[in-house]
Amino acid sequence: MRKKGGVLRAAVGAVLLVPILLAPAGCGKPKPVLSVYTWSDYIKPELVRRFEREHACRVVLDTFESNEAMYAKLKAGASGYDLLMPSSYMVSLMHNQGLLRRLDRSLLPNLIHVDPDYLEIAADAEMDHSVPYMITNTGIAYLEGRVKDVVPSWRMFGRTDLRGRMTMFNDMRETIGAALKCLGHSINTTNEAELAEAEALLLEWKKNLAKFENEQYKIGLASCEFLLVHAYNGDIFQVRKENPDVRFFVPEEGTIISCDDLAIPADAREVALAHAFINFLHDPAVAAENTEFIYYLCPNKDSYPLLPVEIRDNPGIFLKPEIQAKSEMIADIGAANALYVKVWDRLKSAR
Ligand code: N2P
Repeated sequence: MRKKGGVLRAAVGAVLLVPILLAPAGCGKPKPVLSVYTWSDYIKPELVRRFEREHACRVVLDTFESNEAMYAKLKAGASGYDLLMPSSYMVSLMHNQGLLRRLDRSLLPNLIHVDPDYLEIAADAEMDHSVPYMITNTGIAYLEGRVKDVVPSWRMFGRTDLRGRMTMFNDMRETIGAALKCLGHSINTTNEAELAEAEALLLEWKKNLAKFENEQYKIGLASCEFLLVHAYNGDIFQVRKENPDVRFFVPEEGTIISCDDLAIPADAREVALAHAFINFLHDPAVAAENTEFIYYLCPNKDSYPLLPVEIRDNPGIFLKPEIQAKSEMIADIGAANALYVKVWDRLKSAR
Protein backbone atom coordinates (compact mmCIF):
# COMPACT_ATOMS: atom_id res chain seq x y z
CA MET A 1 0.00 0.00 0.00
CA ARG A 2 1.19 3.50 -0.77
CA LYS A 3 2.29 5.55 2.28
CA LYS A 4 0.48 8.81 2.97
CA GLY A 5 2.27 11.63 1.28
CA GLY A 6 3.95 9.26 -1.13
CA VAL A 7 2.54 10.99 -4.18
CA LEU A 8 3.74 14.38 -2.98
CA ARG A 9 7.19 13.08 -2.17
CA ALA A 10 7.37 11.44 -5.59
CA ALA A 11 6.33 14.70 -7.26
CA VAL A 12 8.94 16.72 -5.34
CA GLY A 13 11.52 14.07 -6.18
CA ALA A 14 10.61 14.26 -9.84
CA VAL A 15 10.94 18.06 -9.84
CA LEU A 16 14.39 17.76 -8.27
CA LEU A 17 15.42 15.07 -10.71
CA VAL A 18 14.39 16.82 -13.89
CA PRO A 19 17.25 19.36 -13.99
CA ILE A 20 19.73 16.59 -13.18
CA LEU A 21 18.47 14.40 -16.03
CA LEU A 22 18.42 17.27 -18.49
CA ALA A 23 21.80 18.63 -17.53
CA PRO A 24 24.59 17.63 -19.92
CA ALA A 25 27.50 15.68 -18.47
CA GLY A 26 29.89 18.56 -19.12
CA CYS A 27 28.92 22.05 -20.10
CA GLY A 28 27.27 23.21 -23.30
CA LYS A 29 24.39 21.61 -25.18
CA PRO A 30 23.41 17.98 -24.54
CA LYS A 31 24.75 15.69 -27.24
CA PRO A 32 22.32 14.29 -29.81
CA VAL A 33 21.81 10.53 -29.53
CA LEU A 34 21.72 8.24 -32.55
CA SER A 35 19.74 5.14 -31.70
CA VAL A 36 20.69 2.13 -33.82
CA TYR A 37 18.83 -1.20 -33.84
CA THR A 38 21.14 -3.92 -35.13
CA TRP A 39 22.48 -7.48 -34.75
CA SER A 40 24.97 -8.34 -32.00
CA ASP A 41 28.75 -8.17 -32.62
CA TYR A 42 28.08 -6.35 -35.85
CA ILE A 43 30.25 -3.24 -35.75
CA LYS A 44 33.76 -2.53 -34.54
CA PRO A 45 33.31 -0.62 -31.25
CA GLU A 46 36.24 1.75 -31.95
CA LEU A 47 34.51 2.91 -35.13
CA VAL A 48 31.42 3.82 -33.14
CA ARG A 49 33.60 5.85 -30.74
CA ARG A 50 35.29 7.57 -33.70
CA PHE A 51 31.94 8.56 -35.20
CA GLU A 52 30.81 9.88 -31.79
CA ARG A 53 33.92 12.07 -31.57
CA GLU A 54 33.68 13.32 -35.14
CA HIS A 55 29.98 14.16 -34.84
CA ALA A 56 29.84 15.24 -31.18
CA CYS A 57 27.07 12.74 -30.50
CA ARG A 58 26.35 9.51 -28.67
CA VAL A 59 25.49 6.29 -30.46
CA VAL A 60 23.31 3.81 -28.62
CA LEU A 61 23.17 0.26 -30.00
CA ASP A 62 20.25 -2.04 -29.28
CA THR A 63 20.30 -5.57 -30.68
CA PHE A 64 17.84 -8.05 -32.17
CA GLU A 65 18.30 -11.75 -32.89
CA SER A 66 16.28 -12.17 -36.06
CA ASN A 67 14.50 -10.07 -38.67
CA GLU A 68 11.15 -11.37 -37.47
CA ALA A 69 11.91 -10.39 -33.85
CA MET A 70 12.93 -6.88 -34.95
CA TYR A 71 9.82 -6.46 -37.09
CA ALA A 72 7.52 -7.73 -34.33
CA LYS A 73 9.00 -5.25 -31.87
CA LEU A 74 8.56 -2.32 -34.25
CA LYS A 75 5.01 -3.39 -35.09
CA ALA A 76 4.26 -3.62 -31.37
CA GLY A 77 4.99 0.09 -31.17
CA ALA A 78 8.71 0.36 -30.37
CA SER A 79 9.74 3.74 -31.71
CA GLY A 80 12.77 5.89 -31.12
CA TYR A 81 15.19 4.13 -33.46
CA ASP A 82 17.04 6.26 -36.00
CA LEU A 83 18.72 3.50 -37.98
CA LEU A 84 17.91 -0.17 -38.58
CA MET A 85 19.91 -3.05 -40.07
CA PRO A 86 17.38 -5.63 -41.33
CA SER A 87 18.12 -8.09 -44.14
CA SER A 88 17.00 -7.08 -47.64
CA TYR A 89 13.85 -9.22 -47.72
CA MET A 90 12.67 -7.54 -44.53
CA VAL A 91 13.59 -4.13 -45.93
CA SER A 92 11.34 -4.83 -48.95
CA LEU A 93 8.48 -5.86 -46.68
CA MET A 94 8.89 -2.78 -44.45
CA HIS A 95 9.26 -0.45 -47.42
CA ASN A 96 6.01 -1.80 -48.89
CA GLN A 97 4.31 -0.97 -45.61
CA GLY A 98 5.62 2.60 -45.60
CA LEU A 99 7.80 2.00 -42.54
CA LEU A 100 11.03 3.36 -44.03
CA ARG A 101 12.18 6.82 -45.00
CA ARG A 102 13.43 7.71 -48.45
CA LEU A 103 17.17 8.45 -48.29
CA ASP A 104 18.62 11.87 -49.11
CA ARG A 105 21.40 11.00 -51.56
CA SER A 106 22.95 14.47 -51.24
CA LEU A 107 23.99 13.45 -47.71
CA LEU A 108 25.55 10.18 -48.87
CA PRO A 109 28.52 10.97 -51.16
CA ASN A 110 30.29 7.73 -50.16
CA LEU A 111 27.69 5.62 -51.94
CA ILE A 112 29.88 5.89 -55.04
CA HIS A 113 32.01 3.20 -53.35
CA VAL A 114 29.20 0.62 -53.07
CA ASP A 115 29.97 -2.50 -55.13
CA PRO A 116 28.00 -2.23 -58.43
CA ASP A 117 28.13 -6.03 -58.83
CA TYR A 118 26.17 -6.38 -55.63
CA LEU A 119 23.71 -3.64 -56.61
CA GLU A 120 22.86 -5.59 -59.76
CA ILE A 121 21.21 -8.26 -57.62
CA ALA A 122 20.01 -5.98 -54.79
CA ALA A 123 16.30 -5.59 -54.08
CA ASP A 124 16.80 -1.81 -53.75
CA ALA A 125 19.36 -1.32 -56.52
CA GLU A 126 18.80 2.45 -56.60
CA MET A 127 19.51 2.74 -52.85
CA ASP A 128 16.29 4.68 -52.60
CA HIS A 129 15.45 3.62 -49.02
CA SER A 130 18.32 1.30 -48.03
CA VAL A 131 22.07 0.93 -48.42
CA PRO A 132 23.78 -2.46 -48.19
CA TYR A 133 25.80 -2.82 -44.96
CA MET A 134 27.17 -6.36 -44.73
CA ILE A 135 26.89 -9.54 -46.76
CA THR A 136 26.63 -12.60 -44.56
CA ASN A 137 26.09 -16.27 -45.07
CA THR A 138 25.25 -19.16 -42.86
CA GLY A 139 26.97 -22.52 -42.59
CA ILE A 140 28.10 -25.07 -40.03
CA ALA A 141 30.76 -24.59 -37.38
CA TYR A 142 32.22 -27.42 -35.31
CA LEU A 143 35.10 -28.38 -33.06
CA GLU A 144 37.67 -30.20 -35.13
CA GLY A 145 39.10 -32.14 -32.20
CA ARG A 146 35.67 -33.41 -31.14
CA VAL A 147 33.71 -34.15 -34.31
CA LYS A 148 34.93 -36.98 -36.54
CA ASP A 149 33.96 -37.87 -40.11
CA VAL A 150 32.75 -34.42 -41.04
CA VAL A 151 31.12 -34.19 -44.44
CA PRO A 152 30.47 -30.68 -45.75
CA SER A 153 26.70 -31.09 -45.80
CA TRP A 154 23.60 -29.89 -43.96
CA ARG A 155 23.05 -33.63 -43.28
CA MET A 156 25.44 -33.27 -40.32
CA PHE A 157 22.38 -32.29 -38.27
CA GLY A 158 21.17 -35.87 -38.73
CA ARG A 159 24.17 -37.22 -36.80
CA THR A 160 22.68 -39.06 -33.80
CA ASP A 161 26.14 -39.43 -32.20
CA LEU A 162 26.12 -35.65 -31.68
CA ARG A 163 22.68 -35.69 -30.04
CA GLY A 164 22.18 -32.89 -27.53
CA ARG A 165 25.39 -31.14 -28.56
CA MET A 166 24.17 -29.34 -31.68
CA THR A 167 22.12 -26.16 -32.21
CA MET A 168 20.25 -24.61 -35.12
CA PHE A 169 18.99 -21.06 -35.51
CA ASN A 170 15.80 -19.91 -33.89
CA ASP A 171 15.08 -18.24 -37.20
CA MET A 172 12.24 -19.49 -39.38
CA ARG A 173 13.66 -18.61 -42.80
CA GLU A 174 17.26 -19.65 -42.00
CA THR A 175 16.43 -23.01 -40.48
CA ILE A 176 13.67 -24.05 -42.88
CA GLY A 177 15.98 -22.70 -45.61
CA ALA A 178 18.82 -25.01 -44.48
CA ALA A 179 16.54 -28.05 -44.74
CA LEU A 180 15.22 -26.92 -48.14
CA LYS A 181 18.78 -26.51 -49.42
CA CYS A 182 19.70 -29.94 -48.08
CA LEU A 183 16.84 -31.38 -50.14
CA GLY A 184 17.84 -29.45 -53.27
CA HIS A 185 14.88 -27.05 -53.12
CA SER A 186 14.82 -23.27 -53.26
CA ILE A 187 14.86 -21.46 -49.92
CA ASN A 188 12.05 -19.29 -51.31
CA THR A 189 9.80 -22.14 -52.41
CA THR A 190 6.06 -21.77 -52.02
CA ASN A 191 5.47 -25.39 -53.01
CA GLU A 192 3.69 -27.06 -50.09
CA ALA A 193 5.02 -30.56 -50.88
CA GLU A 194 8.61 -29.26 -50.73
CA LEU A 195 7.90 -27.47 -47.46
CA ALA A 196 6.39 -30.67 -46.04
CA GLU A 197 9.58 -32.54 -46.97
CA ALA A 198 11.65 -29.89 -45.21
CA GLU A 199 9.40 -30.11 -42.14
CA ALA A 200 9.84 -33.89 -41.96
CA LEU A 201 13.62 -33.53 -42.20
CA LEU A 202 13.68 -30.84 -39.52
CA LEU A 203 11.58 -33.01 -37.20
CA GLU A 204 14.30 -35.67 -37.49
CA TRP A 205 17.07 -33.14 -36.91
CA LYS A 206 15.26 -31.58 -33.96
CA LYS A 207 15.69 -34.85 -31.99
CA ASN A 208 19.45 -34.27 -32.15
CA LEU A 209 19.45 -30.58 -31.22
CA ALA A 210 20.07 -29.06 -27.80
CA LYS A 211 18.00 -26.06 -28.89
CA PHE A 212 17.10 -23.52 -31.53
CA GLU A 213 18.90 -20.29 -30.71
CA ASN A 214 20.89 -17.42 -32.24
CA GLU A 215 23.35 -16.03 -29.71
CA GLN A 216 24.51 -18.54 -27.10
CA TYR A 217 25.89 -20.84 -29.75
CA LYS A 218 28.99 -18.65 -30.04
CA ILE A 219 30.06 -18.97 -26.42
CA GLY A 220 28.68 -22.54 -26.34
CA LEU A 221 31.00 -23.60 -29.14
CA ALA A 222 34.00 -21.71 -27.77
CA SER A 223 33.51 -23.42 -24.38
CA CYS A 224 32.87 -26.90 -25.94
CA GLU A 225 29.31 -27.10 -24.57
CA PHE A 226 28.17 -27.49 -28.19
CA LEU A 227 30.15 -29.46 -30.73
CA LEU A 228 28.44 -28.44 -33.97
CA VAL A 229 26.25 -25.41 -34.65
CA HIS A 230 24.30 -23.63 -37.38
CA ALA A 231 26.24 -20.39 -37.60
CA TYR A 232 26.75 -17.03 -39.22
CA ASN A 233 30.16 -16.92 -40.91
CA GLY A 234 31.46 -13.73 -39.28
CA ASP A 235 30.35 -14.75 -35.79
CA ILE A 236 32.40 -17.91 -36.12
CA PHE A 237 35.55 -16.19 -37.33
CA GLN A 238 35.22 -13.96 -34.25
CA VAL A 239 34.84 -17.08 -32.04
CA ARG A 240 37.90 -18.70 -33.62
CA LYS A 241 40.03 -16.04 -31.97
CA GLU A 242 38.99 -17.59 -28.63
CA ASN A 243 39.11 -21.25 -29.63
CA PRO A 244 41.33 -22.18 -32.59
CA ASP A 245 39.77 -25.68 -32.71
CA VAL A 246 36.66 -24.08 -34.27
CA ARG A 247 36.14 -24.84 -37.98
CA PHE A 248 33.51 -23.53 -40.40
CA PHE A 249 32.22 -24.73 -43.75
CA VAL A 250 29.53 -23.71 -46.17
CA PRO A 251 27.58 -26.88 -47.05
CA GLU A 252 28.10 -28.25 -50.55
CA GLU A 253 24.32 -28.07 -51.22
CA GLY A 254 24.60 -24.27 -51.02
CA THR A 255 23.44 -21.84 -48.37
CA ILE A 256 21.58 -18.66 -47.57
CA ILE A 257 23.30 -15.41 -48.37
CA SER A 258 21.90 -12.29 -46.74
CA CYS A 259 22.60 -8.66 -47.10
CA ASP A 260 21.78 -6.61 -44.05
CA ASP A 261 20.93 -3.07 -45.04
CA LEU A 262 21.08 0.34 -43.43
CA ALA A 263 17.62 1.87 -43.39
CA ILE A 264 16.06 4.84 -41.61
CA PRO A 265 12.64 4.25 -40.06
CA ALA A 266 9.87 6.63 -41.09
CA ASP A 267 9.57 7.97 -37.52
CA ALA A 268 13.32 8.55 -36.93
CA ARG A 269 14.26 11.74 -35.09
CA GLU A 270 17.99 12.04 -35.83
CA VAL A 271 17.63 11.85 -39.59
CA ALA A 272 20.74 13.89 -40.51
CA LEU A 273 22.89 11.96 -38.04
CA ALA A 274 21.57 8.66 -39.38
CA HIS A 275 22.60 9.71 -42.89
CA ALA A 276 26.01 10.75 -41.56
CA PHE A 277 26.47 7.31 -39.97
CA ILE A 278 25.54 5.51 -43.21
CA ASN A 279 27.99 7.71 -45.09
CA PHE A 280 30.72 7.06 -42.47
CA LEU A 281 30.26 3.28 -42.74
CA HIS A 282 30.83 3.48 -46.49
CA ASP A 283 34.10 5.35 -46.27
CA PRO A 284 36.34 2.65 -47.84
CA ALA A 285 38.91 2.75 -45.01
CA VAL A 286 36.15 2.48 -42.40
CA ALA A 287 34.41 -0.32 -44.32
CA ALA A 288 37.68 -2.30 -44.55
CA GLU A 289 38.47 -1.78 -40.86
CA ASN A 290 34.97 -2.91 -39.92
CA THR A 291 35.12 -6.03 -42.11
CA GLU A 292 38.56 -6.91 -40.78
CA PHE A 293 37.16 -6.82 -37.25
CA ILE A 294 33.72 -8.44 -37.60
CA TYR A 295 34.56 -10.76 -40.54
CA TYR A 296 31.45 -9.85 -42.51
CA LEU A 297 31.88 -8.38 -45.96
CA CYS A 298 30.86 -4.78 -46.54
CA PRO A 299 29.95 -4.53 -50.24
CA ASN A 300 32.15 -1.48 -50.75
CA LYS A 301 34.34 -2.03 -53.82
CA ASP A 302 37.03 0.46 -52.84
CA SER A 303 37.49 -1.24 -49.49
CA TYR A 304 38.38 -4.63 -51.05
CA PRO A 305 42.00 -3.76 -51.91
CA LEU A 306 42.47 -2.61 -48.30
CA LEU A 307 41.44 -5.98 -46.85
CA PRO A 308 44.11 -8.36 -45.56
CA VAL A 309 44.79 -11.38 -47.72
CA GLU A 310 43.40 -13.84 -45.13
CA ILE A 311 40.00 -12.19 -45.51
CA ARG A 312 40.16 -11.99 -49.30
CA ASP A 313 41.16 -15.68 -49.50
CA ASN A 314 38.64 -16.92 -46.92
CA PRO A 315 36.06 -19.13 -48.72
CA GLY A 316 33.69 -18.63 -45.79
CA ILE A 317 33.58 -14.89 -46.60
CA PHE A 318 34.15 -14.76 -50.37
CA LEU A 319 32.24 -17.94 -51.34
CA LYS A 320 33.70 -20.30 -53.94
CA PRO A 321 31.89 -19.72 -57.26
CA GLU A 322 30.42 -23.26 -57.33
CA ILE A 323 28.91 -22.82 -53.85
CA GLN A 324 27.76 -19.31 -54.61
CA ALA A 325 25.93 -20.61 -57.69
CA LYS A 326 23.92 -22.98 -55.48
CA SER A 327 23.20 -20.36 -52.80
CA GLU A 328 20.31 -17.92 -52.63
CA MET A 329 19.14 -14.79 -50.90
CA ILE A 330 15.92 -14.85 -48.89
CA ALA A 331 13.13 -13.11 -50.81
CA ASP A 332 10.03 -11.42 -49.48
CA ILE A 333 7.45 -14.04 -50.53
CA GLY A 334 4.41 -12.02 -49.50
CA ALA A 335 1.35 -13.95 -48.38
CA ALA A 336 3.16 -17.29 -48.81
CA ASN A 337 5.12 -16.41 -45.68
CA ALA A 338 2.16 -17.88 -43.78
CA LEU A 339 3.15 -21.33 -45.08
CA TYR A 340 6.55 -20.99 -43.41
CA VAL A 341 4.97 -19.72 -40.19
CA LYS A 342 2.78 -22.85 -40.02
CA VAL A 343 5.73 -25.20 -40.57
CA TRP A 344 7.78 -23.31 -38.02
CA ASP A 345 5.06 -23.26 -35.35
CA ARG A 346 4.49 -27.00 -35.72
CA LEU A 347 8.21 -27.69 -35.59
CA LYS A 348 8.79 -25.55 -32.51
CA SER A 349 5.99 -27.21 -30.56
CA ALA A 350 6.79 -30.79 -31.66
CA ARG A 351 8.31 -33.06 -29.03
C1 N2P B 1 25.72 -10.93 -36.38
C2 N2P B 1 24.80 -11.74 -37.21
C3 N2P B 1 24.48 -11.00 -38.41
C4 N2P B 1 24.01 -11.79 -39.54
N1 N2P B 1 25.89 -11.50 -35.10
C5 N2P B 1 22.59 -11.64 -39.85
N2 N2P B 1 22.31 -11.58 -41.20
